[in-house]
Amino acid sequence: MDELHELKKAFQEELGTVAGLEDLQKLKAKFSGRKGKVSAHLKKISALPPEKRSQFGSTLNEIKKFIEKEVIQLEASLKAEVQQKRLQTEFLDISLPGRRQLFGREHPINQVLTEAKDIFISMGFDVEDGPEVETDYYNFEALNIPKDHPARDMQDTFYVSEDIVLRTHTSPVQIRVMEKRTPPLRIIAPGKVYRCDADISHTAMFHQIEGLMVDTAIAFSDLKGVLELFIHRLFGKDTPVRFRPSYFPFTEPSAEVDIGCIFCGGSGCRVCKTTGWLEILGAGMVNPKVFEMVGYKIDQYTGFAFGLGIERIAMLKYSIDDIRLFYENDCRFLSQF
Ligand code: 2NM
Repeated sequence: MDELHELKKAFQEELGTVAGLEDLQKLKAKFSGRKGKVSAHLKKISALPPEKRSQFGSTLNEIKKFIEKEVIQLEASLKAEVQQKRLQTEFLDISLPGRRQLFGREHPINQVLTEAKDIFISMGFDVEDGPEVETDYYNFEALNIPKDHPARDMQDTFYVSEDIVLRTHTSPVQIRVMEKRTPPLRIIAPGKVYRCDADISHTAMFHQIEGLMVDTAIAFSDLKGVLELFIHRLFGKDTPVRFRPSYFPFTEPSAEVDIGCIFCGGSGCRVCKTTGWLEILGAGMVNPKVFEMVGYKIDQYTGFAFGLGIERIAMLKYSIDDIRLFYENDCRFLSQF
């Protein structure tokens, strides 16, 4: 019986030193295995005097059950510990649904820019570009905008230095092309322009397309034909168009071009300020002073030019009431186009 007591004590002591599942397996084999200590004691029963066998046998059996119960309990708690560690270190849950891949797309301004460009390209216009940082000469002087003209106001123009500016329109591109080439000329100049202005309909940077056609007998009727066709392609062929007299230093005569309000159909609303018309373009016959500046003979050539703001067209096309939405990079907005 002392031996059995020792057996139980030895098991309890060794159980206290078990550090992991491997130790536990060894302990289990050592005590409960086929060649373990419990089995060894079981074999001794037949050598005992008959009257001692029963008590020895039942005590040994209790110890055997005790060992098995302790092993199972410790095994469960060690396994739980291992599982807990895995949950903490392997935080990848492969049962979670996948994250949807977001796809990029063309910015709405670039979409409208491309659409407008393609219409002019289909009419035979070449696409030209030039610097966004310009000289005072190309941005103003060559366009018949003298030093004291209000368009040069410090409030509108970003000055880099006394005679270097961020271009306020893409017209300087057309001047540079005219200096290099002789008519016939049929070009558009799309790109970024800069004006010191910021509210719900103005951003300091915006996009323009300007166009220019020069040849020996270009008339105002050619201007009307090209712009009407452009508008009908962009807004639909039933869109009403009207030309209103206006003034630009670089064109004479000049006009502003309106389309029938696409929101109220011309009956008058908040967007068209009850006029039934929306202004979308500026245009005119190139001022002879501009031709003189680039060395074109004014008795030989005539031409028309026009300019439009892409943001304004995109705002009308998609019913957007705040221009700043284009530049906040909010995917909830941008993914709608
Ligand atoms: C506009 C309106 C009218 C224009 C004129 C020229 C150039 F270079 F030929 F003189 N380029 N763009 C022009 C004419 C631009 O924007 C509202």
